[in-house]
Amino acid sequence: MSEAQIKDSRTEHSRSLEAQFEARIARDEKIEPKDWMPEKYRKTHIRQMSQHAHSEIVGALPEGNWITRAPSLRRKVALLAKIQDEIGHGLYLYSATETLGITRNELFEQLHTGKAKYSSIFNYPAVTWADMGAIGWLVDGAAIINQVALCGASFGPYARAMVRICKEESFHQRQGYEILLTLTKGTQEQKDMAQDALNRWWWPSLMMFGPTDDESPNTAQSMKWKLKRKTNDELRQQFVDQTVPQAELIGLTIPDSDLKWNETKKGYNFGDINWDEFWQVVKGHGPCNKERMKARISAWNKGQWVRDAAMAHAEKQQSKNLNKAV
Ligand code: FAQ
Repeated sequence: MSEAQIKDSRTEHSRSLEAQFEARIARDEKIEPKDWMPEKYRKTHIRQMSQHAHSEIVGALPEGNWITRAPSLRRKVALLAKIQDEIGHGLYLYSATETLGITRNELFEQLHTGKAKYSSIFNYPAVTWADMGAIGWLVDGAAIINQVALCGASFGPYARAMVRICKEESFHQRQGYEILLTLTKGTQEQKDMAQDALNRWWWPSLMMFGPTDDESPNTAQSMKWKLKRKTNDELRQQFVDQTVPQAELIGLTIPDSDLKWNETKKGYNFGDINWDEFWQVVKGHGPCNKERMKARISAWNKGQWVRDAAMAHAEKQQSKNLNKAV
């Protein structure tokens, strides 16, 4: 066979693999780690899944600040359990991402050098106890809407991780809402604190869903590959429609003078999002970006001895097992 013929047959072979892959996606079959997949599919999953994992562990930082200041033992226990869940979500997601042929060390390197993003929302400060309520209600509420759609994602390990994660997130959402419900039934000062938290977290929560569809470079391809099952704007609309009645129920006001029910679309019209602020935060210039990264890098460095000890133990075990086998 000539060189040109070999090249042609390779191209033919990869076209046929690609066609089989597309057919599996069309049939809603799950793609598993050892299956053939286009390189771009692999890379875009590493990008989204690792950013999702980073968001879970960076997301524990604003809440972590409140463990020692929770107003009662019951609140402390619930907050601790929630934070522990978030870290666990990060770990499932890192493991799921590793099945795509990237190491945990590489993933952390990308986070620490700023190559990988994490959700913009976690660059805002949690300044009062009511913020624990707003994070659970709004941030976890937004995360659930996004993640329920991802339970139908085409990559098996991601979709399966999402099923469990969503169950846990619904407990988080309720614990946050209940914190705010309690505050709104309290003194005027407590009500004001709840409203102030909603005022500060509302718009950043809408930004969590990412840029509008016409400004989102990844959505079209990710929808074709069924990595995303709904677009950024569809999910954002769903979040607004679900959350407005919840705010009304506890007597809080959404800080948006343009918010209005639209009977034709059977959903709310809402005001303009400050996309300038969003991109500033994404680019590292939010109120807490530097603080968050400093905390993560410090935790990574301080944990080096644990990783070293675990590796030394694993090596010892392996050599013991080898000796037994001989
Ligand atoms: N923040 O083309 P698109 C949680 C980036 S978990 C920062 O639309 P895509 C649990 C985007 O990466 C919350 N960056 O991108 C919890 C892309 O840049 P790249 C996290 C953002 O991927 C609760 C560029 O902008 N959830 O909260 C953001 O198709 C409480 C263009 O955007 C997930 O990660 C943003 N908000 O859609 C934990 C869910 N939005 O990568 C603790 C999975 C966009 O090309 C406490 N991820 N960018 O350099 C997704 O669904 C998608 O990745 C989107 C973005 C929807 C976030």
